[in-house]
Amino acid sequence: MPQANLSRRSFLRTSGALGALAGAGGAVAATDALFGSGVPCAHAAPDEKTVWGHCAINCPGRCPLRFHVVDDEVTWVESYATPDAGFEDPQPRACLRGRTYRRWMNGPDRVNYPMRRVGRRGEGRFERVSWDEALDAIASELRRIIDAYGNESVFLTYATGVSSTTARTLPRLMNCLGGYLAGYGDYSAMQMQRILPVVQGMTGFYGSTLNAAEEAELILAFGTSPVETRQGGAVSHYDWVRLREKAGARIIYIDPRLSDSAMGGAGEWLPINPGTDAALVSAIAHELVVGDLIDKEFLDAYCVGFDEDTMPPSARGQNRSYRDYLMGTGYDKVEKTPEWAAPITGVPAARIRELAREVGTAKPLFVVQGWGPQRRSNGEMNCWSITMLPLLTGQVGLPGTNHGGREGSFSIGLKSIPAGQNPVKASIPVFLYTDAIDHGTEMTALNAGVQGAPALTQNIKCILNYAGNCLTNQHGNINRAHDILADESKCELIVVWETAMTDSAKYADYLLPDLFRFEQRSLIGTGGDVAYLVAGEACTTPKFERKSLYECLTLLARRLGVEEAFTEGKTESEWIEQLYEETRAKDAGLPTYAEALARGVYLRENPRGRTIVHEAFRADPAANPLSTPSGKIEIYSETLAQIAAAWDLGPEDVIAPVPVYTPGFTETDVPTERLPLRCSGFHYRGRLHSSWGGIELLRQANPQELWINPADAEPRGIAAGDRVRVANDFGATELIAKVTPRVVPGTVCMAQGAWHDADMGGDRVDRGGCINTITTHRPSPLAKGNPQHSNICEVTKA
Ligand SMILES: Nc1nc2c(c(=O)[nH]1)N[C@H]1C(S)=C(S)[C@@H](COP(=O)(O)OP(=O)(O)OC[C@H]3O[C@@H](n4cnc5c(=O)[nH]c(N)nc54)[C@H](O)[C@@H]3O)O[C@H]1N2
Ligand SMILES: Nc1nc2c(c(=O)[nH]1)N[C@H]1C(S)=C(S)[C@@H](COP(=O)(O)OP(=O)(O)OC[C@H]3O[C@@H](n4cnc5c(=O)[nH]c(N)nc54)[C@H](O)[C@@H]3O)O[C@H]1N2
Ligand code: SF4
Ligand SMILES: [Mo]
Repeated sequence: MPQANLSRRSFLRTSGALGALAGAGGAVAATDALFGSGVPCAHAAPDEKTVWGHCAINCPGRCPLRFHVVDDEVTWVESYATPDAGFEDPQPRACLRGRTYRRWMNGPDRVNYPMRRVGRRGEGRFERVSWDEALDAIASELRRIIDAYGNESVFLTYATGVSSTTARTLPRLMNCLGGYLAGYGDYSAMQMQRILPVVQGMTGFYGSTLNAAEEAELILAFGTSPVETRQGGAVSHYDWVRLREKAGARIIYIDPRLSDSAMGGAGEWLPINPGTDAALVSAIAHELVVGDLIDKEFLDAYCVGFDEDTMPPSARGQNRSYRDYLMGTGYDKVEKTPEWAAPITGVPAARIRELAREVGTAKPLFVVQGWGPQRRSNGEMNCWSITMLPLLTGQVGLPGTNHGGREGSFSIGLKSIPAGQNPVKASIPVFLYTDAIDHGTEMTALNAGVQGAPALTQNIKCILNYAGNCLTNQHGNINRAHDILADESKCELIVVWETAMTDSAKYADYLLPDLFRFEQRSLIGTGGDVAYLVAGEACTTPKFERKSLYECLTLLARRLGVEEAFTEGKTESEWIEQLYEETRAKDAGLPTYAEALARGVYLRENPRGRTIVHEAFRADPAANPLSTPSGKIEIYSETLAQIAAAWDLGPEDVIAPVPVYTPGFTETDVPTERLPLRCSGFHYRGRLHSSWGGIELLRQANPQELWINPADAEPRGIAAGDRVRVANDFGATELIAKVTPRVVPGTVCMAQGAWHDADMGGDRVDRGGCINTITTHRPSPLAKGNPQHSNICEVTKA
């Protein structure tokens, strides 16, 4: 096939790509390049048309998808592909999930008609109704609830199934109607998001781009698996693979399990007990101090609170510094020796000493973490601690370094549809919505992290859930969530917009059939070291009675008398064009809207090459102070000390002013005789959370398994492939055992997101291997975030 031999380089030349191409001896550096329909398709049959769309799921990939369509039906799905790049090509290609969309689009779980619940909430019995019937009823119920309880009683759940420039239309509609109770934060990185800006300033949440690590001598990767969680696209999976190929650095993966990222590449697995990174770091830090391997000059000039020399006046002379914590003269009067940390972490003391020597001498040192270490009951302290290693060694703001948090990325800042002003000032940590249904009026700023108001004045009475499975499947403690949601006297109206009959959808009073974003015009941008955007068209006309969210909300707005305010007279396509043009007005390098639509995919290299976090601060701290109270990096935080003193905290709700090791909650993190194992979750390559969880082909390729070490399996009589039951005080779930040394003894691992499958009117035992049957709803102390990787359990043969 002649097209297959067309190199991307020649395509760029012949297709008149935007931007400069500087070529020398075959090495081509493109800063801008347009792809898309201009790329001839090697496989298209004569009667096919091909249409670009994008995956809209909450995966950083947001990959281009190319739909092959015959007679208004999708025949197959492929992705971006250049056969012979001829230079380093970021390849924003869809993973196998994206390529199986056809099975979801046309599958038996797809929601095709508006439906009204006829059974009990959660039972999943519905009757088909017309759009008019559904929207009339929703409009009148919503009006009744707002009139009776106020706008603060309407909550929009955390829901991540759709990303696009026009995804956030539901908040816009609610703001036209007087507002809603917002949830702040997310389920992804709440603990890190809350604490890092406090101690490192707002620039501190995302760190250096991964290409910065190419210059490092040692890379420490705590709780991250880019090969699994950054799949497809030109995002950090690609960056990570390239880094592994290029970097001369050693990479050490610190994780309770030997992840796919640590497998098969140049890297070393340092097994650790989950939730104990802070203990490991404390002991390494102790050895750095003892071995005189710390960069005291850096600590004095750029940080507050390492030792007495830089303590803020309020805490001076009280043995409250980090050094005091380490040496046993402070916080808990325990010296953080390797011998102290070894039984906690499972890492031998000798290995900790060796690691300290490596950390103290490697320059540059690149420390990065995923969000695994922070999605825990001690998540804030655990993830903050990890950032101590680059600070103690002065490895921040320089080439080849990071600040110890998650890597950064480069993207084209596309504008989103404006949500408008929310007249309701109160907001809650997004994970606490079941509490706010059950006892919202007892929730305050001091006991539940309510923001914008001292307390809630109303319980949640209405839930609008667009593209999310967080009512049950993805929320903590499903059995408890069920009891709260099933009680119709508490939450009086639940509306769900879905493309699949999920566990959460079964709780809907009205279930509305949505179009995928590739079944309508849609625009999205993402990136890693390279940024790209995808402009997609509808691959087919809408099938059955599916409607786009925008059309549905326009009809609802009409019934509620706010259509003009909601639409401003514009169709969704007109909004997309306006948002694009507004973006382009500030970024002249972008192609015209017509070009973007015609071509589908647009890529841009980071003009800065790489981003190094805190670079300006390091170069000139006086001219570029951080947005912390001191303007410096805070190792002792007065803000945290004040919060800890003012808030109503439980006994294990540790918010310390220095990053300390704390075991977490007794009920989720401290194994007992009855519940002797930890169960740590992770994000699975076979699904995106629960998305694709119903696709049989993917389930076969990616079975839902419980990883269990032979040392734990044997005494329980468990062999590989046995069906096992994982149970604790919150519930029980069943799945297949994977007996493997890839997980530390004493801990089992379970991928999150499998479809919950229990008889909620009967024994409530989940047969789907859904980890949230055994998770808690109790939030972490500071962020009030989801500690869903923190669990204790017992495992038996089912
Ligand atoms: N394939 C796939 N990709 C995804 C997703 C998905 O569901 N599937 N979800 C997407 C979303 S929304 C998000 S937020 C991200 C999530 O990205 P992350 O939060 O980074 O992913 P996790 O798998 O939860 O955790 C990363 C690693 O941390 C390990 N870990 C767990 N607890 C600890 C601990 O206490 N200490 C240490 N050192 N390691 C620990 C886990 O074993 C895992 O290997 O992924 C995104 N990408
Ligand atoms: N135990 C445990 N629980 C977790 C996590 C964990 O690590 N452990 N991770 C948490 C994290 S980080 C996150 S981000 C959340 C994610 O939780 P959710 O946001 O609930 O993510 P998904 O399960 O992917 O659900 C997305 C839903 O959107 C639907 N959908 C997909 N495309 C469309 C569309 O075009 N239109 C509509 N209307 N619907 C669509 C899918 O069918 C799916 O039901 O889960 C959290 N839950
Ligand atoms: S799930 Fe992620 S990697 Fe796969 S196609 Fe969608 S955006 Fe790309
Ligand atoms: Mo997430």
